[in-house]
Amino acid sequence: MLVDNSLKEKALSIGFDLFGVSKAIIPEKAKNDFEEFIKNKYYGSMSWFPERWEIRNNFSNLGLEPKSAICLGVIYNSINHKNILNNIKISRYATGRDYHKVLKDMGKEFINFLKIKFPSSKFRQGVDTLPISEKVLSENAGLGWIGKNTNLISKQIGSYFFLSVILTDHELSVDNKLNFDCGSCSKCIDACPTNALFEPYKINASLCISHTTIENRDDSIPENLANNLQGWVYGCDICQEVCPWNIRAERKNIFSKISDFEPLEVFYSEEKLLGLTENEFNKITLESAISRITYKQWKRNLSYFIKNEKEKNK
Ligand code: B12
Ligand code: SF4
Ligand code: SF4
Repeated sequence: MLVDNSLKEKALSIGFDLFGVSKAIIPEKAKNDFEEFIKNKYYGSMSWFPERWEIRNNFSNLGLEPKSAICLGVIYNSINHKNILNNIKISRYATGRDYHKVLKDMGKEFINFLKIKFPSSKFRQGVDTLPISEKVLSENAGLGWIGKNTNLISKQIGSYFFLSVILTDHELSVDNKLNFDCGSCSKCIDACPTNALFEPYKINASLCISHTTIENRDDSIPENLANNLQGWVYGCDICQEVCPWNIRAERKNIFSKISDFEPLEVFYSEEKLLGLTENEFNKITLESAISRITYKQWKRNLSYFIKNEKEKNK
């Protein structure tokens, strides 16, 4: 099949940093990994996983018979992140505008272009929202490789990027999978404070700080995790911060071009973050990914931060 470069050119012109196409199928090995994840309840508080993600086995439940997956990546790491000097740590991905909204807007523009090009085809975009593995499809599309920290890493831009997948019933020419892996490196596994990366390429999400601070909605956090939050109150970037591919990308000045991902002013001030009232929290976070947690969760996370800081300074 003839390679059509106009799709990649259009995606890059909209602001996507990575583009690739894979067949809309999931390999057997990935299926086994997913079954293990469900069987061992590694999904923790994300109880929607076993039910909703059942349909992962059957793409036809998604309202179209997808043949191809158009995989797109956008860098979120801002050059200004290094100016956030707080002890309170918030993951890079969440300090700007909500990525679901940003990527959906960009995706809409791309789909409009695709519809003109292929008028009789159907398209369906996901940003987290479709019960598919964006990482596996994007790995197959040559965007990068899934690292031992379970994130998709690109040789060119590291792993601080979001993914969005557009499924289509149009048969497109596919890209080659990258033949690459992490080699002997294990920096992410060594650095993970909660042992969530219990084996290379495998995560027990219920132990991950990202899950603990965002997905866990209980009033309290289990003690073994609460003592190991390392200052994180929303998400966790540790296993990416130590990754040589991200250190390299930052050294090469590779940062987001999307102004929506610039950190909001409030995130530069620890004092402001500690003093946010419920109204202020709701107003500030309305447009950000942080709206995924409630004010109650925010206060809970802050209370562990304050407790751990006191212990540290004893
Ligand atoms: C649930 C989820 C989480 C969970 C679990 C994390 C994980 N590693 O899976 C928690 C809450 C912990 C989490 C944390 C984070 N997440 Co998250 N998360 C997701 C989400 C919604 C689903 C991922 C998932 O299904 N995980 C379960 C594992 C087992 O599945 P998997 O890794 O995708 O795929 C494996 C298997 O499931 C299997 N498989 C895949 N597909 C199928 C299909 C079938 C039929 C079967 C049987 C099997 C199978 O093969 C894979 C290889 O082993 C995706 C979006 C999406 N829809 O893909 C974002 C996503 C993976 N997250 C993302 C991000 C940015 C993060 C954080 C960095 C945020 C932060 N700073 O706090 C951290 C990173 C933590 C880490 N080390 O992974 C990005 C990753 C981008 C990238 N470059 O890789 C994604 C892609 C969101 C996005 N749209 O950009 N996340
Ligand atoms: S995000 Fe943090 S807690 Fe989760 S696996 Fe990475 S280092 Fe471990
Ligand atoms: S830190 Fe090393 S082992 Fe972990 S994902 Fe990066 S390259 Fe792979």
